[in-house]
Amino acid sequence: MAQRPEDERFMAEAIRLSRAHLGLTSTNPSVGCLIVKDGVVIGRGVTAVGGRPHAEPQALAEAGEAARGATAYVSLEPCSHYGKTPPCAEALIAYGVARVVVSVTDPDQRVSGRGINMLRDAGIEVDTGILETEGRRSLAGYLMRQTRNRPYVTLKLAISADGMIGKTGEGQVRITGDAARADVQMLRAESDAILVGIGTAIADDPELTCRIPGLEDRSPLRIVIDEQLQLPLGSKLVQTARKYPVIAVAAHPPSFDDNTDAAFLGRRAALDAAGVEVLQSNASELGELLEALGTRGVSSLLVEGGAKTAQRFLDADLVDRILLFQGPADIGKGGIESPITKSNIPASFMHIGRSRFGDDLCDEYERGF
Ligand code: AOF
Ligand code: ZN
Repeated sequence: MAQRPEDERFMAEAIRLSRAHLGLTSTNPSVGCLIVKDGVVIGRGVTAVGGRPHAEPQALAEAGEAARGATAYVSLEPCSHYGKTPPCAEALIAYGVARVVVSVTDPDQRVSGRGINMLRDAGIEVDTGILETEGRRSLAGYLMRQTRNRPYVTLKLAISADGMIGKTGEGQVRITGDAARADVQMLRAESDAILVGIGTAIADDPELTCRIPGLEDRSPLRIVIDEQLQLPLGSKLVQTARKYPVIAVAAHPPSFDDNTDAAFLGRRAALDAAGVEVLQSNASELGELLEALGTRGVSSLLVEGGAKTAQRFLDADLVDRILLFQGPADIGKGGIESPITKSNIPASFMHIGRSRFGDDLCDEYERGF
């Protein structure tokens, strides 16, 4: 059957609901599900924190008997496999749902179309691809990790009106206002991990946590590219490492001679004792690092700078989305130039939206798949 006029509205709501647990469901996608009857929402579910239960059984339980003959809207194809929970397609069948509307089909090899077939075989009407672009955006981390075993990378930069990201020797410079900063805190909450280079870690002494009251626990895994392990033991990152995990990505020791090696090993032991995990990866190979992060379950990574790190990710073609915040003031003399401004966004990116936060603007660019 064809799509109905209300389908996009309810799917938009299911996708909005799914966003509530972004960054909280581990390797499982955060999926949203609505059960709708006679135009009224009678059940809603979002994949639980930690990844289980899935969205559908929760929405069905809320709807109860009334789910019979209703329509289910799901941002991802219902699963067909016996994993840690029974198949959601089976639950939809058991509750007697008449129609299932899906945004994105599931690339998980255990599912991949089987969920939809199970429903159809049971006589349920299924429509797919509703608001698929929006659905794919909400599942971007999951889809990237499933298909390429690496996290989806968002590069976030805040630039001044004259295209600078900071001022030499001045640590953190205020470029955007409170509303834009609050949005960045939310981005952190939605991300599995956040990454900066050692230059920024030293110059800015950032905390990289989510400080929205009540959402502190949604702080992402904090990663510093720190080839020679220069992260100061007194830095906020190290000082808070026992509460919110920190990984320092060091180079492999063979790149050092024997003397530096001993000093390096000393710094490694000190960081280790302070609760920082030292990951030795070939840091010049960012792809290798991202694969290691994918393997340990990181699906979304927010790169927050500085200029050198941003440039390295761009050069390696490992940026999937750019969020370019721009404040109204100039920095002028002594400014550190941003590797990217509105006028030199790589051609492979498409401008997909602009938001305003007080006096600041945020332009969003997405790389074509
Ligand atoms: C759904 N609804 O809300 C989610 C789904 O380890 P398991 O058993 O939980 O299975 C994980 C897989 O389940 C995951 O890779 C994806 O295919 C699907 N996630 N499916 O029907 C949900 N989160
Ligand atoms: Zn499921």
